[in-house]
Amino acid sequence: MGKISSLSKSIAILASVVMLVISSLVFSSPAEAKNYQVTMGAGGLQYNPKKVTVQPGDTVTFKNGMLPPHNVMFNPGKSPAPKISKKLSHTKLAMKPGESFDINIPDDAKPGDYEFFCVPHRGAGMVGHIIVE
Ligand SMILES: [Cu+2]
Repeated sequence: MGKISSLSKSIAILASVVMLVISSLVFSSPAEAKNYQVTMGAGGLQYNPKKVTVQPGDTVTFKNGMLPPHNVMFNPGKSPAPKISKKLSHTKLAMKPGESFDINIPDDAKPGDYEFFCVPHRGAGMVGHIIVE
């Protein structure tokens, strides 16, 4: 074993490590999941924005703004998939200022307009929409 062959061996190992890193960077992120933010209570008893357009796999973070408590209840009657509406709902009230929770859009979410509302403030018109594409 001369110096040259051990050098070429370590170059070969280095090259394969580099290739592995590059291929993991290229292939690990197909259709990157996005995160959207909705403020609960902004300029009154409303969601801001009132409408979010997402893809399956995305996440929507709902954060308390003004006038808590708030929550997110999906209306199965105004949904392309009532079962998914039920699953998406976050009925626990966010009480504290700045408190937040995430709602994950499942990979099998049927495309369409999912309407939701805030249980304490539905009568005040606190209604929003997630549009799944
Ligand atoms: Cu509310």
